[in-house]
Amino acid sequence: MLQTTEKDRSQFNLSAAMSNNAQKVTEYLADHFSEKAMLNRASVNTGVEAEVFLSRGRSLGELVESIRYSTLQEGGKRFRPILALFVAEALGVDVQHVMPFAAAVECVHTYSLIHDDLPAMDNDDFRRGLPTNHKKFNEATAILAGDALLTEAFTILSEAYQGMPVLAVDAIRLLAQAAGAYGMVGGQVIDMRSKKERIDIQELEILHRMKTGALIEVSVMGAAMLCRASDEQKSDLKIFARQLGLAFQVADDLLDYLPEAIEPGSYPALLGPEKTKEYLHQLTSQCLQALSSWSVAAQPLIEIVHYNQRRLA
Ligand code: GRG
Repeated sequence: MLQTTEKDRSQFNLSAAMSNNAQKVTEYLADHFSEKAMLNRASVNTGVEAEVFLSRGRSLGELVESIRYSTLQEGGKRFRPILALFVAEALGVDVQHVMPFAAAVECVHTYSLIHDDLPAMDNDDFRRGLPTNHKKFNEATAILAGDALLTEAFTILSEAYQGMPVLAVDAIRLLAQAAGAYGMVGGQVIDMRSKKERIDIQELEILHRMKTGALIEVSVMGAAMLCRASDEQKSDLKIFARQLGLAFQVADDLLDYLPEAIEPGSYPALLGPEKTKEYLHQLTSQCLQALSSWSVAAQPLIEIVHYNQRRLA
């Protein structure tokens, strides 16, 4: 494989590539979660005409609105689905092939943010500059919108890949594992404990590999599986994704760092800000190293690593 050159790098416009792919993901989600499509699905599932849900089932209307509110609002970076699409590009596969997977990951991510903001968890009033889902609607609706988004992710996968059953089952398994007790949910449990009792650096790393890293890792590895990457390609991508998942969280911790109110259970709290920056550099280099022998097609993946580091600038 060819190495990317400085010229390739300077000619590549990451922000255009990211917004182009983010737009494609948003279009897919806007279509999937259009009011009409959602009421039609309710109608097919129940055998009741779609209009009835509008005239008599106002509560369903509220659920539909709540799901649309968090899925389609501006301000989300679409980082995970963009990563999945970049993996397809790096492997020379049409991005549309991984689009349902990318959208399913974003549904799981959106559910996790809705639930994370609830009073029982982080108790946040604002996200992406807007009222959190439970503030805009109510707690019960926010919990149910999150539940619906989590389950919808698996409906999307099973429908989109039903003609390729082995790929479908693998995609469902990988996403379920990343989202569940041994992935994001488990990480959230450790995170909640870290707010009450001190955890050490090893446990912090486990926390972040599970809470934030698992979904980032599966965005890459699920796309690699769907694109039938070779074992060698998967092994490079695995190192890339694992270190990027952690690097994303370390950058996030640095972005949230306030010397007067240091978050317990964060890298700056345990390592101090300077050592945390060094750690981010180290993780960034490991990501870049993992793809150092890939062709120019992997450039978007390389650039997104630099982008993660630049978020601090
Ligand atoms: C409730 C099961 C459950 C899990 C919640 C993702 C998560 C776990 C909590 C979010 C809290 C948080 C700030 C985590 C740090 C890193 C992170 C995941 C940030 C949010 O992701 P972005 O920056 O969000 O990709 P946008 O808004 O761009 O989609």
